[in-house]
Amino acid sequence: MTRHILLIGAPVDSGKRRRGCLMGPDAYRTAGLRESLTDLGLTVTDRGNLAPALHDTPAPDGHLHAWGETVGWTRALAEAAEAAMDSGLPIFLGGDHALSAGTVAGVARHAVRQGRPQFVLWLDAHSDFHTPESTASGHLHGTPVAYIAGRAGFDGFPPLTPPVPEENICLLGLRSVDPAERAALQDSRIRRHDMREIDETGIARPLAAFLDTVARAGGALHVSLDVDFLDPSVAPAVGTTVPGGATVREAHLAMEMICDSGCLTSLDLVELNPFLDERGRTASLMVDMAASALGRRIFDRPTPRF
Ligand code: B3U
Ligand code: MN
Ligand code: MN
Repeated sequence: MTRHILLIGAPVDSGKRRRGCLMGPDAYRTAGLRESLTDLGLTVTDRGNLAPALHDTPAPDGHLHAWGETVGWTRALAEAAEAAMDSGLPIFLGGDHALSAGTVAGVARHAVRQGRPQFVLWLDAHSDFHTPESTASGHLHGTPVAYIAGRAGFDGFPPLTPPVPEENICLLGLRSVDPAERAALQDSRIRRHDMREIDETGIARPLAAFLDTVARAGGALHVSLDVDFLDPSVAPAVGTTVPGGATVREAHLAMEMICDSGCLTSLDLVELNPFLDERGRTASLMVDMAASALGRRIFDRPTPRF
């Protein structure tokens, strides 16, 4: 891994009503993200925090929370992400998961310019596959997968040209999927692996299959890591805890396999709410995850094959 790392703060807090994710970027800095990466021999530039673009787009429906602000963030993040891809491997420090609409839009535009297929690995308890029409909560952090896959209803959001093909999206860690999301996922070609499958086969098997597809296609791989992918007993600093999540060991293995694939081109760290943390333990664990994804290991060994 010889690429230069860019830290880009995205203090997005508009994707749901409970506040606090805006403190995420500084929590990662305080937990020593830059130092953990420089210890691996990587060069790191911290670009500071972004701000949303001007946002006056009216919401298509009154129950949608903070529509205009999220549109503004999506526009700003898409531009910043596309530009960052020319200078290194960006790590987007969230911020709630609404930010990934912007980061994926941006990196996908860059991949189109390079003539490379874009792949997305979504590590999350939730599928985030609501459309603005189907979401009951009105929380846009529950919608970015629908946006990046090109589902309708995202008025004012920047167009994805083209959307990420469904078969290039892999959801891993699922254990909270609403009925409308489930119906739409079952009608789609999105790859989806729930916790039952992880319990049955281990996490390595579905992940190795996806990474193999990305590598064979010479794809660019964006990984979006939601804190709630991890079990709340080890990662409590998140507003939407769901029991039965990935263990520290499963999550580290996932990160190490992602690193070994050589495919990783961009990374989101999302949904950390430092207001809910216990003495910084979730922020520190997420920093450890990023370090594993970028080359930290105990001993080198080949990644498992299935
Ligand atoms: N599916 C629910 C809950 C949710 C989605 N993403 C998060 N929570 N983090 C919703 O509100 O859309
Ligand atoms: Mn999420
Ligand atoms: Mn989630």
